[in-house]
Amino acid sequence: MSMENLLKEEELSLLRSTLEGAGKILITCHTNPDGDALGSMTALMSVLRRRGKEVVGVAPDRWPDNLEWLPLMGEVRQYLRHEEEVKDLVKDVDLVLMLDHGRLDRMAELGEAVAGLQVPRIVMDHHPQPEEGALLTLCYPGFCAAAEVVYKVLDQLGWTQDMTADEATGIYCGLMTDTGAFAYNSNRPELYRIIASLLEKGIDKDHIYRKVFWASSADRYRLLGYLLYVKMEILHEYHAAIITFTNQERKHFQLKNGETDGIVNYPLMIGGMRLSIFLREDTEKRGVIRVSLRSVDDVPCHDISAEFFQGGGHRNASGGRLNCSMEEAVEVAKKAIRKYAEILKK
Ligand SMILES: [Mn+2]
Repeated sequence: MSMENLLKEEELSLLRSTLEGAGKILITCHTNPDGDALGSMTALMSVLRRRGKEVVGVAPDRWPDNLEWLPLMGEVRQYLRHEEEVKDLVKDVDLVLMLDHGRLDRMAELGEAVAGLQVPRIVMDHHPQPEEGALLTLCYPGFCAAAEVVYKVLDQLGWTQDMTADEATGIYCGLMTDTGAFAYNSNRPELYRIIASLLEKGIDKDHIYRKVFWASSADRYRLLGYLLYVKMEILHEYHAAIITFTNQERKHFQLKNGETDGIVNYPLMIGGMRLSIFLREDTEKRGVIRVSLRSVDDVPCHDISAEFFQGGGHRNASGGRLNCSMEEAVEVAKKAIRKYAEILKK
């Protein structure tokens, strides 16, 4: 299927010659890797391996259990757990491909290791404001997922014709998870042309959906009920809601890693809601509150996050963190909501 070209001629030829010249390639993604980060990574690992490259995929830290089934996931390394082993494995790479992030600091400690390699980097991403310093920055904030960038790039290289069903599955997983199964950020017709070609490669989209979204434990559903009934504070006047979640509650509900993902979306299902803020205690570091924000339409999560939560992201989906107690974090969230009252009350 022919699609509109993404890369300029000179970008394409630089990309092609760099990939051809590299024998061993490291692919990285951002911390708290999600379905887009890991779906894009595993798909690209496979494509490049089939083209004779030695490829190492490394995630900075843990990923949720509901992504464990992705093809090639068994070969993705986790830097936090295997730092020395990974360092040894990547010391002789010729090239780094940064997926779903455009900044070294989005990889935490892995970013320092990558900077130390002193080899060219190519970014394939859809987050705003990638940093300078990469050989090639293929970053398109209008795209719904890094997986979309990867697919379009591969298509322009002429490498999608022989794409396997497993590779297409990784790409689809990225598109699906970053749009909440095509509930937001998914109005561009081109997206559905890509999906049509992935279906032609043999993906089972219904199966992928169930693997990712219908993989909860019973405990997770009980937790959801608890959080919505007991812990959700609705600020009706501002069309906003705050949910808090402590480590004590995590222990009580015996949650697995990643099982709080997506809970931030639920308040937006209440008619008229425009902003949802989820505050949870970090599982590793005391005194750190992790923040997730979701919004609809023109409510700018990324600005709110940058201003109040030391974070950023997309307009309708952002993250951040605070170094304080939960009580203080709630106060910061309310302050943020009041500051943005005008937009929220629309
Ligand atoms: Mn993404």
